[in-house]
Amino acid sequence: STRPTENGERYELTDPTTMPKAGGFLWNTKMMIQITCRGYATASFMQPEPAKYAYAPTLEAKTFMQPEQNYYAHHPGRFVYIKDEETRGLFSAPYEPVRAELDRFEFSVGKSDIKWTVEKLGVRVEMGFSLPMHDVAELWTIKVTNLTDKKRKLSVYPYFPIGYMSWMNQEAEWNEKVGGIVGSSVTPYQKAEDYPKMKYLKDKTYFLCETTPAAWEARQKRFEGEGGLHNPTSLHGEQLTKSDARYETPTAAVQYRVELNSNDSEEYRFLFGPAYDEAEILELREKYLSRSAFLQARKDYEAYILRGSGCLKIETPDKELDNMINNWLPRQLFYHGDVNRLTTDPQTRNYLQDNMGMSFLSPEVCRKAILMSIGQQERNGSMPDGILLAEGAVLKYINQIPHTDHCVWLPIALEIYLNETGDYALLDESVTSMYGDTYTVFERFSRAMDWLLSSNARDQRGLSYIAQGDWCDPMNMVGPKGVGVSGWLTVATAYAVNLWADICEQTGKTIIASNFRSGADAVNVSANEHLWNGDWYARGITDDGVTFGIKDDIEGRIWLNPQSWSILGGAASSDKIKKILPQVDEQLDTPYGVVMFAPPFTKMREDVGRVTQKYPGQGENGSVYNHAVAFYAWALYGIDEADRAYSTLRKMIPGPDEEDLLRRGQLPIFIPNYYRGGYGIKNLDRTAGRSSQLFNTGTISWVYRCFIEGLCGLKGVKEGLQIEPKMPSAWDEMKATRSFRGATFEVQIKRSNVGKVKVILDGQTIDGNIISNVEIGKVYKVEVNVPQAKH
Ligand code: CEZ
Repeated sequence: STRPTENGERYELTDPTTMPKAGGFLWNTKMMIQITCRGYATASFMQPEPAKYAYAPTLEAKTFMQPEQNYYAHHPGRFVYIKDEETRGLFSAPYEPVRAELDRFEFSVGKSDIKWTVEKLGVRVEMGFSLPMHDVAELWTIKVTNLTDKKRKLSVYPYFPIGYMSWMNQEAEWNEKVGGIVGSSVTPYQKAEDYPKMKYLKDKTYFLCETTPAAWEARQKRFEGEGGLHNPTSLHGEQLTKSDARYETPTAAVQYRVELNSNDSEEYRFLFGPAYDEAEILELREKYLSRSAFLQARKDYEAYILRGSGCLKIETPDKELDNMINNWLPRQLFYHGDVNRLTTDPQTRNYLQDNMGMSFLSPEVCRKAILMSIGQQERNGSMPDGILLAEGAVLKYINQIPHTDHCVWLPIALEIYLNETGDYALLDESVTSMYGDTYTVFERFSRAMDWLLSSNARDQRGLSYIAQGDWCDPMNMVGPKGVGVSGWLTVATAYAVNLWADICEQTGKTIIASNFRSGADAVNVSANEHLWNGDWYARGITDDGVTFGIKDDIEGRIWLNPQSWSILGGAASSDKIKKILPQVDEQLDTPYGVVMFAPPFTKMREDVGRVTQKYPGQGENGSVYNHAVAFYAWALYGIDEADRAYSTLRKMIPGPDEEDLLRRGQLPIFIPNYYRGGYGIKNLDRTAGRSSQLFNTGTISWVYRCFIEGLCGLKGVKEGLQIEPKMPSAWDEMKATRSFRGATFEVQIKRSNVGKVKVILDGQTIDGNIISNVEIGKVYKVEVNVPQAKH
């Protein structure tokens, strides 16, 4: 019931019940909307903090999106009821709220629009929407067609619930001047000092109609009556009652009465979104609410989304993989890098990782993010928990909890940026921080690495303190006393410092490089002395000196991150790696991916923290947490484990077989932050593999990198493009087109009887495997021979 269409440009789902939470998302520079195949929607916009314009029917705590978000009949959504005036037959599109069995259902997710085709009672409803580039407005089209050979009398009722806007002040009415329903409210607040900010919030929600309807309801209760959403009482009458809402829950429902001859259609356009006042609403109407303005906005928005087309197109034996890499992954990456998950204070680690991936799309974005980050470096060289992006932004929520890993992400992001651009000049730039001190980029990075190696960050044993969390946010009770250490951060420190040493080396600073290298070596020695547990590395040592993530643990026995990063950072010798990999295969690998640790915790472990209280197999508590899985995949490419790397990455993509898709419950158009763990565990097995549906995740930059630099082996180095493909052993050939430093590389990769990779450029075998002196605008035709697979 799912399939790619239009060459993978779109993805379709043909029934609304088998994967009820499956949906798609659109965003622009100010907003995002996630919408399910059944029509439920979660939208947020920035002003500058995230806010809503369509609300739950009751007081809703502030959330952005939730994992496995639940939907209820009154959940915000975008719907249209169709009534046959002669037979009184009723259905709704896309599916909710009536849930009538449909004759045809097609939910089609595109990169810059989402649409449905629904048929019932001889009527076709086509509905769909797109966004403008910079305004908070949904541009909806609803088209109704008579499929029968007789004349039909229909009522068409678009229904865009507004919901419970505020307990302080809310109302809604038809506004003649703007030509639509307008809900008005006052966002609740309590502190007088907040008033100056609250005053300018966009507290109105508009639903504008290009064509004036015959009637409307602006009061939710009146719309539903006693019939409820499945069969609203107001639809029984000939005409809606033109109601208003006065401190009553607002809604937006309108009615068109239409007579359609056989095969005739009628098309309507609407705008839905938030605004500050009537003047702004009128402006939006003027700007967007016409056929031609819709087309123009659509074109502009498509052009915007195209900026996220990516730098890689592949043709491999795995068509579903090709579709994900060529069409969808760079789009998701662009979302992260362009709007920073629509927060004003992204976690430092998220900000750096989301932006490092932008090196593959628009490297200047990553450059700016690196400069922005180190412009907020603390005086002692450490990095803050979040990066402030907007004027007046403050560190909120999780950013008020001390995490110790933020410096680690600096050289990781920088390495990717330098690989892509060769822009080593960045290191000489001077940056004055928000605290007024001035250092070059090079110095700031050195100071960050010095901090990681210093006694501020490490105990006498040389292990890294965890405070109230590291990469694993909710691991908040390992080290609150300032004693507990993180096994992962220890080996990750070695990785970061080694990466930085490599960069120092590249710029000729060999003494500094070797000093950092010795620092990293010392960290690795400590890790091996205190954290190696016979067959794998422990996750940490608590405030009370208890080592965890070890054989004796019944829950949380083995964690993925310390294994991946000890491989990356050099702590793990090849002997140790030989022990680790089979343990990961055996204890962590599942058909839906590699879980972050196992077994999941079933009760609170007070010396580990909140992570153990999450539902077993959900979130960080032992799910297939794709971000952690991506680290592992990257580590595997580094040690030439092409088969394990491919299978690890492949499981991040739902499908292709039906059974897998149904289990995940998600379309293969994005990689979610997790799939549930618990595979093979009593009571958890049934839900194993289920997608969180959350498209916010640090996974994407890493996965994109894994495919570019790992699988295709098309990695930037200082001199040019290095070629070292790592195809899974089952493949004999593949093609890749890669843009790099302004040139295009058309690469054909084939197995052949060679001892090592052989690169043939324009018919000539080159020395080694680096194509140097890359010329802007040039198309390089490259044949690559790789050794036969060792089976
Ligand atoms: O948030 C992510 C963080 O944004 O969790 C990752 C972490 O590295 C990212 O920086 C792993 O812990 O309970 C919590 O607070 C969770 O930690 C979540 O907020 C988690 C969610 O998956 C966000 O989508």
